[in-house]
Amino acid sequence: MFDDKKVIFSGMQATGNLTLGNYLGALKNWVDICEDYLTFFCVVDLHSITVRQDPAELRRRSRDLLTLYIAAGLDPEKNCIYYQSHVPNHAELGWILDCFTYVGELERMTQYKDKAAKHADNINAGLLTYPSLMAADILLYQAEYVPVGADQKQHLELARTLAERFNNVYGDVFTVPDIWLGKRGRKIMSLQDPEKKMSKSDENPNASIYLMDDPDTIRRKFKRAVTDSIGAVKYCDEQPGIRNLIDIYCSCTGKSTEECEKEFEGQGYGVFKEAVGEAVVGVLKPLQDRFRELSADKDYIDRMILQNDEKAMYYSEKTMRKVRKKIGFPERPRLK
Ligand code: AQP
Repeated sequence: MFDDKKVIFSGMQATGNLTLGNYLGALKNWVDICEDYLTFFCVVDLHSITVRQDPAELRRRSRDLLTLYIAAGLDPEKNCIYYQSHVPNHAELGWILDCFTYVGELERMTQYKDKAAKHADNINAGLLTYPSLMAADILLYQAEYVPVGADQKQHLELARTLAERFNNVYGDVFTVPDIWLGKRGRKIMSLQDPEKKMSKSDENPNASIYLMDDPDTIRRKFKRAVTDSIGAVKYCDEQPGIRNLIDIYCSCTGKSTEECEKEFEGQGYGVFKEAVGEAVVGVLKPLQDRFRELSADKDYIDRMILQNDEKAMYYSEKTMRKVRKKIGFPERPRLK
């Protein structure tokens, strides 16, 4: 809580082209709930370098991601939209929380195991300590709620544990955060393998809808989406491909599962897939147009970056002053 307002924090990595999973699982929810809170939405570029990045690409993608936050409907005058690397307090608190995190806790993290397997030639310490830095991101702003996809649940639980562990030693320093999961779209699955989540880094471009895919590409990818031979639009475990398409359709149209099942009763998968494609085009097209408009306005984006860097520094510094004092770091002398 800051200024009597509850706080929301969330972030994304600019590690690739954002997918429909990132949008429906996170970004769309941020826009839906931001109104009543003090909000911090970060481009988590420190997290991105746990996997090797091309510097020019990382810089371009980070700017695009920040612009996309705004294009999706987050007003940067009301929501603090900023780069993690512009606010050194993230790294400082990350280090401090590393000293309160057990290696065993980090080694148990599913994302660490997955990423270590995927990047066996670069299992760096940052990949392991990623969740303590993520906890720092959240605790720095005293966030009550963290709107993320279901894949981040384990990291959120660790952030809660670290907040409680720290508070047990030093008193009430951190707000213990809660995960905020949307009603739909918590875990959008790959269009080619519905047992796997849709991911930016999937090597098969047909597995993911990228937010910047043009309408024809979107329609084509849905046409090719893996389904089954049952032939009914039903939301059930036996039909993971169809279940995923129903989730996407309902997230984009606001319809319920029952309404969707009824709408496509007795119709083939072809008709249903086409409707899902159209629903997604309907959501992404305005976002793409706004993104292009905003990208052309360099001065506006630069101004918002400067303004929000200051805001993020201001609030994060409030927490850090308390943390440094509690831990016992020497006071910073103030010159008279
Ligand atoms: N498939 C998904 N369904 C719902 N939500 C998802 N998120 C990611 N994939 C899905 C949510 O998107 C936010 C941003 O996550 P991130 O940038 O930290 O990256 P990630 O979770 O690692 O996402 P990716 O797409 O899988 O990236 P790569 O391939 O780079 O690892 C988070 O809130 C996440 O829950």
